[in-house]
Amino acid sequence: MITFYNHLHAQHQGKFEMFRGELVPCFEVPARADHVLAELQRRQFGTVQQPQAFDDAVLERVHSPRYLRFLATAWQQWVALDPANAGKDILPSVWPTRSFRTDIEPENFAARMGLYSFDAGTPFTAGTWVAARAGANCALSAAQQLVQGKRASFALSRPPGHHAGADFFGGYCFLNNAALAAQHLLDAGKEAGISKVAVLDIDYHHGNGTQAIFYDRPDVFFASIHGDPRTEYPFYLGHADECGTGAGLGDNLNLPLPRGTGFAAWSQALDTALQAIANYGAKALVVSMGMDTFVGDPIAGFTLASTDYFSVGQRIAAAGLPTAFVFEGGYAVAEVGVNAVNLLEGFTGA
Ligand code: SP5
Ligand code: ZN
Repeated sequence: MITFYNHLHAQHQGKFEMFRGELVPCFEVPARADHVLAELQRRQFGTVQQPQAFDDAVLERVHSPRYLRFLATAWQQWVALDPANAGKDILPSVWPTRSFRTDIEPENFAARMGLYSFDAGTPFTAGTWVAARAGANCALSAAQQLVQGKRASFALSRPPGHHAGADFFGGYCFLNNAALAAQHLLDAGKEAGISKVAVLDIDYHHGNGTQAIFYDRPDVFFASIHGDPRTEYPFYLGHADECGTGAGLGDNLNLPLPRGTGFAAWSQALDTALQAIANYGAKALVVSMGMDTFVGDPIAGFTLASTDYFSVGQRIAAAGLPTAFVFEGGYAVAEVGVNAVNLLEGFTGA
């Protein structure tokens, strides 16, 4: 299996996120990807390559042009406000909630920052755009492998992507890498017979961005296993009664589980999701591979053990679909490499 990795991920290095009234050090750190890379190399798991470059037009298949323009220029606008800003990350502080207008893009920078975000836990830094753009190339390259007939691929990208919607960032995510991969499979895989794609999201947190992007679409099935949004981030989406809408009705499956859920119940939900994906008739699979289901994760609440991830990989492999793995969350930094490679090894049967 080829892994796509780009060192530019490290350019995204947030300092602090808002938590219970104070700024705490970011959980989503460059070392996460470094540990996965080191473990891939230690176990000689496949090959690691630089991603191909993809045109910006590909991003517009998932994200709105004004959102992409904002991301690409936010840092220079921030520093233009005050040269001293170059030493500080950007965090939003005002949001257009119900009854406000979102069609008019404000001139004020803070107002635009809020228009395009949904939490105060996702700092935008000097290198965020460069890192996110390179990460999207990793996910698109992983999808391209499947278009070319490969069985599997891995996008070792950060920042993660599944909380990012068509025109908003949050949850440490800016570009929705999994959604870009799924869309590229459809756009480039037509001749290869890839007419329907499934996204399986196994991150602890509901993939609200991916769900929203494909909610009314019949060509992408979204299935997610996650902490119950009644108590768990991102709170405002991910309930079991969200089944899709319009032409996409029936093509969204949420399997929320209570905080504290262990592998026995979690793996049953995985089998349910994989059965639904089989029933849907997906021709290819994108896995939003969050590793924050691990018992030792500092911000999540499931209790999977490191060895459980072999079985997770085996079960996904048994679906028999061309599969692109896209790295998402997972904040037990010292263990994230072993856990991620266990899953990939379980898939390949190594
Ligand atoms: C991709 C991904 O996994 N995003 C998750 C974003 C979660 N952000 C909210 C984190 C809340 C932090 N809670 C800290 C608990 C410290 N004991
Ligand atoms: Zn997560």
